[in-house]
Amino acid sequence: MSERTLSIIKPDGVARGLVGEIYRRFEASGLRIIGARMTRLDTQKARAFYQAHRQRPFYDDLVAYMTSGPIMAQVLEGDNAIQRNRELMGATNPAQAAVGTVRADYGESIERNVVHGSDGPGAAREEIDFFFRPDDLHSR
Ligand code: 3AN
Repeated sequence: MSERTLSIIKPDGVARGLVGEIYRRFEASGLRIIGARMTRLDTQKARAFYQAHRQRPFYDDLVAYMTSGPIMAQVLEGDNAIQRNRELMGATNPAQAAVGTVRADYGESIERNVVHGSDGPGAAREEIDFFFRPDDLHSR
C-alpha cells in the first residue's frame, strides 16, 4: 500500500553536506520525494514539533539542537514508506544502528543522528501537515 512519511535532514546533516547522499539513498530504494523544503525552526516550532517528548530530560537540548541551523524537510512516498524510511535511517542511537544505515554511517550521537522519520501513520499525517500545504506535494 502506498504511504507517505515525513523525513527531516537535521542541522548536522545539512551542515555536513549530506543532503545529496541521503536523497540518493531515498531514490535508490524506490521512495519518491514528492515535496521538499529547507527551513529553520524557531524555538516555538521546534517545541511544538517534539511536544511528544516534552517530559523527557533531553527535550531542551533537542530543541536547542534542532534550531541551531537549517533543516531539509521532505515527504517520501511509496509502498510501506514509513517503515522503509526507518530502515534506511537505522536505530535512534547510531551506535546501535545496523550497518549501512544513514545513522550508522553518519550519526555522531543519539542527538546528532542526522535524520528524523515519522514513526507511524498518525505521526506521518501530522508531521507532513506541520511542514507542507497540500499544493506543495506532487504525488506520482
Ligand atoms: P526517532 O527519531 O528514532 O524516532 P525518538 O522519536 O525516540 O527517535 O526521539 C526523537 C529524537 O530525540 C531523536 N531523533 C534524538 O535526536 C532525540 N533523542 C531520543 N532519545 C534521546 C536520548 N536518550 N538522549 C538524547 N536525545 C535523544
